[in-house]
Amino acid sequence: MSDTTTDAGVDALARRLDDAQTSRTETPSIEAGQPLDVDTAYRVQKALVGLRTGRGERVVGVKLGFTSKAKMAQMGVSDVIVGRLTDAMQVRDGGTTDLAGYIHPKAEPEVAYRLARDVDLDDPDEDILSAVDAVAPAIEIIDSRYLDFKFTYADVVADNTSAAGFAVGPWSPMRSAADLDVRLAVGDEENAGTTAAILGDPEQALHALLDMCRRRRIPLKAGYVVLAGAATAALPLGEAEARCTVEGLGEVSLKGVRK
Ligand code: 0L1
Ligand code: MG
Repeated sequence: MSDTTTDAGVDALARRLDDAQTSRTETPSIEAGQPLDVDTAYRVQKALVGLRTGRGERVVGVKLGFTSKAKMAQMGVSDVIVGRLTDAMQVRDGGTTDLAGYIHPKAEPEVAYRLARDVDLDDPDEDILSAVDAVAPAIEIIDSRYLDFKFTYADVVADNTSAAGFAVGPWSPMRSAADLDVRLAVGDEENAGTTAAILGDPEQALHALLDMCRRRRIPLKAGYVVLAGAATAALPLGEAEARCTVEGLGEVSLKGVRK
């Protein structure tokens, strides 16, 4: 058990999650063994991402999770979660990703936004929509470091919201992505939905992001990719192509391979 009242205890949990990721070995839920409050979980997440940047990775974006009513109800929560994306997680549109780098990856169909300028977290009048210059279809690869994808809200925050990979399709100038049909196909499996599953409208996700980033002091910088949340349930990613199509925005794909 780690003493999370100290930085050393927070660092120990970050190392445990980092080891799970780098060795591709699941770890039990932290909260199954000790209490973990959400404030501490965000400190663990920051330390965990710090281990990645310490190895040379760069933070290139942020992501939201729990943006659908179904997922919130399943977790018994009413708040979204925010995680960080690094350059090492990015997969080229149409490119491949080595499945050996994951534990039990799943693909989610998402809408991505691009920030054209820094967002001022301390300006009460900040308008995050005016900071966004482009929108695109995206695939997120989630890969919980926890055993069997079983975790509590605080657990998944600590685990950088299961962030593991992402691909972004062609950028279009910023416009509404409300009520667009979305399809995710992975091999023979397919899920269909609409962008309304993302907090009613993915633009609401941007407002929720600003609110969370203010509370958690997570910077929002020029050039960042923002993944707004999943439009359908995730599908397991195996040795197959994953393709996400968002009506009017186009499509994005990646392929899971064993090298
Ligand atoms: O929507 C998401 O990006 C999922 C966040 C984490 C929950 C999960 O791993 O299923
Ligand atoms: Mg997601």
